[in-house]
Amino acid sequence: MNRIIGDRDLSDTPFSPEQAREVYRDMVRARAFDERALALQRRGWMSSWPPYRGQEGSQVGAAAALEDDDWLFPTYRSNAMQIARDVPMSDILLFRRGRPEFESGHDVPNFPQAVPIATQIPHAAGVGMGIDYAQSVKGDDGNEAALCYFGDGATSEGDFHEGLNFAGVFDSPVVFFCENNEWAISLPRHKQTASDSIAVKAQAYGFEGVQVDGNDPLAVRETVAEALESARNGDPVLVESLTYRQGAHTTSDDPSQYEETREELPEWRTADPLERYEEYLREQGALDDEFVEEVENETDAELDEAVERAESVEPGDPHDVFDRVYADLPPNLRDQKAWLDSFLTDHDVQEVDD
Ligand SMILES: Cc1ncc(C[n+]2csc(CCOP(=O)(O)OP(=O)(O)O)c2C)c(N)n1
Repeated sequence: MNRIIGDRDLSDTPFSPEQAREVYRDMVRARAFDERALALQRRGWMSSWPPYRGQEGSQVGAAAALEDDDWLFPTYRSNAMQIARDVPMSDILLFRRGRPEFESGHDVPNFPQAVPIATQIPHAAGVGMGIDYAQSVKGDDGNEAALCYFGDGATSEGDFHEGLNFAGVFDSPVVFFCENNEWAISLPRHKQTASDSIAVKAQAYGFEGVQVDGNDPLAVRETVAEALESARNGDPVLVESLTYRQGAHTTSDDPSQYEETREELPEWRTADPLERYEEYLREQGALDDEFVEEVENETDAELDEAVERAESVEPGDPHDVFDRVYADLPPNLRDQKAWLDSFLTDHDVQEVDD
């Protein structure tokens, strides 16, 4: 288990105080964005929000290890990674509001976020195979790799097996980044798999699996950077980042219904990554009140601007969810569309928006 906080002085890590502060800045931005998005959802501003509170250390640490031209395969949960990669906050809000066509456009090499569980894993393996082909057969001189994000629940899907199997056989330059937040909705990790860990599953595919303290952003950054280096040399890696989902699965979920079954977890596992990291940086003399205040003020301004931009666009039409898949809707979806019509009429949706 790789860990820096509590085990090493900052001067014994590969990171300068400035790099460490930039990670802190992105964690503050990510935390504030999550809080604002949750509040907006509660006002009826968007239909649902999947909070990532507690997972910022893991996500920001992993994003910080990426080079600008590396590919990221995110999910609905990994918005802290997008923020750390400088995807505009307004783009994330517009996507959640059903208006992706109004996103500002950016050139960050991110795939669209996956909502079907694990489907992005074979995609990432395939992109990795494409990168390898371009380099070894066509002589492309790039050195990109792909980072594929997914949750512990995704490891029970067939796509997980297929993606890791292909990557192992074809030496695909991919890091599989499993963020183990303990829950797949209400299902705890010990009911997800009987394996000792998720990292150990990598053995079956012929490559390395490692565990890292996911509430320690510098340890995650170090681990993912090493894994990316290995992947660039044709050896994929499975990283299991152990963290904890502090909130609900989404705003449609009620965790009090299943919290009683919560396993006894060690303190480091449920610790708040932002508080813990701030304390560490202050102890190391790498952070002061002035910097914290500057980051908080800048983040407030960035958030206000993002919300203002997203609000300048009308929310998407709920009927859009029925478009773009079938030319002619099958009977079950026709029924659902009719149900939506009557629901919207009965509930006068305009009132919710006001
Ligand atoms: C293929 C598929 N099956 C089921 C679902 C419903 N579903 C949404 S989230 C979720 C749990 C996923 O848990 P995990 O992979 O641990 O990710 P987390 O939500 O914790 O980030 C499930 C089963 C889905 N979206 N896609």
